Amino acid sequence: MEDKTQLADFQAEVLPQLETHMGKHLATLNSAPKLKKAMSYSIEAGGKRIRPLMILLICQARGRVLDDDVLSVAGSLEFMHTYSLIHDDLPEMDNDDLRRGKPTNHKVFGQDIAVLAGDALLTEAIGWLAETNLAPELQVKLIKNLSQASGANGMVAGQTGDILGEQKTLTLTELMDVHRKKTGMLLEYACVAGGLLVNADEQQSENLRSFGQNFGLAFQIYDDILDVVSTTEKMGKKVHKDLAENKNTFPRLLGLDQAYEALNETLEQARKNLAQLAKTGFDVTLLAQLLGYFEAK
Ligand code: GRG
Repeated sequence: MEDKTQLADFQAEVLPQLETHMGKHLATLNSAPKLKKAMSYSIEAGGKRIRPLMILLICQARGRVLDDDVLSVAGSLEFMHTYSLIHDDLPEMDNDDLRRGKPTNHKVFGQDIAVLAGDALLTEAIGWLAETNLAPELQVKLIKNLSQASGANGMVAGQTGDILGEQKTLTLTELMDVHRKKTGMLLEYACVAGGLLVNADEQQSENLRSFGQNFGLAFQIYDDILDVVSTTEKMGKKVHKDLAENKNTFPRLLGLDQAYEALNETLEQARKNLAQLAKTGFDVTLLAQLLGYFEAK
């Protein structure tokens, strides 16, 4: 079992800073109060903040100060992720009533405002990067990478593949492709963005990207496993939904034992990425502790 003490201390120190930073950004928006309220509702509903945390951990691993610019890059990613959850929960998509332990955005604000709150968080996620004091070339790289990870070749492509795949049984290769895009690419972007912020060299960037890909795959396999073995109370969202809806998941395709095996193999690859990064001067202690997320729940 991974020792998570230092990671817990780090989270206790930096995540409140991230929350304040996101709240301040939302407060600057000059939009209709109902839209602002809907955006804030889903951001303030919480969530694990794993994606922004990865950016902050990579900066910490290289001793980069966690200044407002770093917090903006981290917050921008959480905005993008939160938009995807609001839209995913809509009746036309996954039709969920509960998210982050609270009623979903459309249940509180109506479908029209929920769509718009998602749209606004998505647009703000990109615009916020251009409002930082980071060098213009760095801003463009971040914007390009975030757009690619979330757009028509990234998360949206994955969500489309997921929806179109509902009518049939996907092969393992097809399922991996859907999940790499739907879930993996934002986690991969977190590592790419972290690498850009610490000015990683080519080899370090490659290892960070690979760590993000492995983390993303593990995240999806684990999410599928939890849908089978966890509870609504622990997850803050409905469980056993995949099974009931005959969804394409790793446990369905591989069986539960093999799904756990695939998870462990993927985590082993992620540990190898960290070992490589450690050789080039990264302090990977906390990043390694993050892998403790994948423990039995
Ligand atoms: C609507 C374009 C569009 C995309 C939606 C994110 C997503 C794509 C769908 C969510 C469906 C889902 C449950 C995917 C499994 C993995 C996942 C992304 C879980 C939610 O992320 P967490 O666990 O959530 O990081 P919190 O609430 O902790 O931020």
